[in-house]
Amino acid sequence: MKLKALFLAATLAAGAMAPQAQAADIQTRLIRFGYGLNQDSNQGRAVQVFADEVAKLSGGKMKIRAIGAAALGSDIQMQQALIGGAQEMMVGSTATLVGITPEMAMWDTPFLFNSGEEADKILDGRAGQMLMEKLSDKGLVGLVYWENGFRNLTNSQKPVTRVEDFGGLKLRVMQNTVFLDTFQRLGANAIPLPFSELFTALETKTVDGQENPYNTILSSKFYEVQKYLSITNHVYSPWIVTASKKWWDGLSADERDVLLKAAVVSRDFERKDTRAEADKALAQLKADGMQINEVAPAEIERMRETIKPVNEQIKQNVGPAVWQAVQNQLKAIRQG
Ligand code: TK8
Repeated sequence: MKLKALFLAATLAAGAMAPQAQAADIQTRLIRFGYGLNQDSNQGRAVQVFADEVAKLSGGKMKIRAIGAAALGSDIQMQQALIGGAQEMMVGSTATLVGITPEMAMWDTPFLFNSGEEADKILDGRAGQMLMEKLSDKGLVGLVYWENGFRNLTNSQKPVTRVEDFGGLKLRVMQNTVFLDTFQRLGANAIPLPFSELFTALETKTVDGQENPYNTILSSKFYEVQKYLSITNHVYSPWIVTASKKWWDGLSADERDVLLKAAVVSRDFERKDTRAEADKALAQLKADGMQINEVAPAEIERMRETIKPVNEQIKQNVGPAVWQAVQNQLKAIRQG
């Protein structure tokens, strides 16, 4: 009796929450959404927000099945599953898309952005949208960019305080030629590996170090296998939420609308959450036993100079139009 009343109340509440969903052209759908980090990470939390929002906006008809910790495969494996139509959605680094869409290398430009807010404007603006649209020829649909964040260096050998310290370090890099080139120029022995293999590679000393934002160093427990954290902020990495185009093309306009709206809600949540966590992460990593060093501005400048030629490769990847659009927009933002 009591249960039945509860059920009725819940049904009414669901109906009241999304009246338009009742009339809209929305079917019952199970959507597999894969991601690489742990459930207890900024990525996992935002996927949950997306899932809740999709359920709310679709009156419970569209159900996101969130699958984290790379259980559906690495970024690159999931991208292929999306292209083939075997998986519906995912979130991963734009850097892992460069093999498919070379223009995405734009976001791998070292020291491109000065702040997360600057990145938001470019990514959500014309340039970001231009690059997202490039995905559709390749069987993918880009929905929104999330913040992965500014990347910093960790390793098990020594504090990195100057360019010379990269020498001899075996560093895992993301699987893309820009990252490979960047760290080779700095003198490291750069080894491309999927993120899903990274913890084990660090633990077994297959590699000495890696680079990722504070949030990831924390949520992936890299502090358990890495002693030194050197603050370089050498590049800002976006994540991008994508869908299988094969699948997307079969959705109704209302269903797409639900996904796009929920994606924007998840994006706004994710950026706030990530920044709040990043602000506290250094203290936490220190408490977890990491030795942290800042890199002096003059040394950062030397790193910047050393890897400047990488920009030429990026320009070739992205083409002069995109490159110039980003530079112009940045200039406009910086002039206020
Ligand atoms: C997670 C990766 C990760 C990225 C990396 O799947 O590979 O280092 O920073 O966030 O996309």
